[in-house]
Amino acid sequence: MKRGRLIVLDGLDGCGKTTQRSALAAWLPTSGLMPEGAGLICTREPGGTEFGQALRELLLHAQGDQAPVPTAELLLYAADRAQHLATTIRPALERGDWVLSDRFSGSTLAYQGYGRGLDLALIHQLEEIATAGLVPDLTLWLRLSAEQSIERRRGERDDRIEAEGRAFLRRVAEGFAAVATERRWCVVEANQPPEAVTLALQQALTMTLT
Ligand code: T5A
Repeated sequence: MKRGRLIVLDGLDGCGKTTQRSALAAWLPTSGLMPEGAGLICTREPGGTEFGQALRELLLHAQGDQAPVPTAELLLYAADRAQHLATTIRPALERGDWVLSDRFSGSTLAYQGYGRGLDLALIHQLEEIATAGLVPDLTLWLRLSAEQSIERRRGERDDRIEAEGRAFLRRVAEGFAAVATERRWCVVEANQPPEAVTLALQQALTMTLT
C-alpha cells in the first residue's frame, strides 16, 4: 500500500480553513487524485485527538491564573501535535489514507514564534520532536491580512489567542508570510468569494499531487 498524503490548510484566524476543509473533503474523494481504496481523514490542531481536545480547551479558554504563560502555551501546542501525529496522522498515512489537517506546525512558528516572540530555533527543535521529522506533502496558505481577519470575525466571540489584538495578529500575519516563503507553501488568496477560493485550492492540489 502506497503511503498516504498529508495536506495542511493554514492561515490567520477566520481565513476560511473550516469552510474550505469541508469543501475539499467533499471534492477530494471524487477528484481522481486519491488512489482507489484510500480514505480521507479530516482533522485539526489543536484538538485532533481526545487528549488534544482537553489541551484545546486549556489553550483557547483558560482565563486569568489558569491561562498558560507563553512557554507553557508553546509546549501544549507541541504536546497536542505529538499526540495527533502518533495516534492519528502517522497511522492514517501508513494505511495509505490521506489526511487533511486544519493547521499544523507552521501555525506554531507564526503564532508562538512571530506573534509571541518565542525563540524560533527552540520552536524548530520542538517541531522535530513532535513530528519526528514528518513534513506535510502540501501546505495551502489561505492568505488574509490582519485587518481582513478582524473584519471577517467582527461580532464573533474571541478565544484566548484571538483576544490578543491587532498588533499581535499583524505579527502573526508577517510570520505566516515568512514561513510560507521559507517552506515554499502554496499561496491562495483568501479574500475572494468562498467558491473562488475552493477552485484555487482544487487547482493547486491537482497541480501538485498528480
Ligand atoms: N494556534 C494554533 C496557535 O497559536 N499555535 C498553534 O500551533 C496552533 C495549531 C486555533 C487557535 O489556536 C492558535 C491559532 C488559533 O487562534 P482555530 O479553531 O483553528 O483555533 O481558530 P481559527 O483559525 O480562528 O478558526 P476559525 O473557525 O475562526 O477560522 P477559519 O476556520 O479559518 O474560518 P471559517 O471557515 O470558520 O470562516 C470564518 C468566517 O468567515 C466566513 C465564514 O462564513 C465564517 O463566518 N468566511 C468567508 N467570508 C468571506 N469570504 C470567504 N472566502 C469566507 N470564507 C469563510
